[in-house]
Amino acid sequence: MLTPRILTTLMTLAIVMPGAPSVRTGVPVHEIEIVAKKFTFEPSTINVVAGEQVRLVIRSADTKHGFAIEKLKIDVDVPKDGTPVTVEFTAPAAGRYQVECSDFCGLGHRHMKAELVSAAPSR
Ligand SMILES: [Cu+2]
Repeated sequence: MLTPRILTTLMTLAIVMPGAPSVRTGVPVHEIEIVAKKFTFEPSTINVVAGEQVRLVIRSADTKHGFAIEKLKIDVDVPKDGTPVTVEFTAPAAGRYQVECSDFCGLGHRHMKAELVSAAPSR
């Protein structure tokens, strides 16, 4: 039995093709769609539960953006043409993790931020 703590320790990060099965087969995945556009991410708060397997499907509605969560070593390009980019990982320990655009997209770029909020699992 893997406790959330162990799952967090074993945190995996993978970039996979959209629609691909979980890296760890059989584990339910919490999939969340995110739209990047000048100069926001929608939703701007991404709610997950520590230890769960998360798949973010991110696409741009206008120009090229980046999607980065520095604390989780996630940084992907989000292409201009709207092609979705998928990031899969195990939700980290409870806390708040800043998300930011990592690819210069215009004058509002440095304000283009969101937040991943990881909640402690209820028992
Ligand atoms: Cu940007």
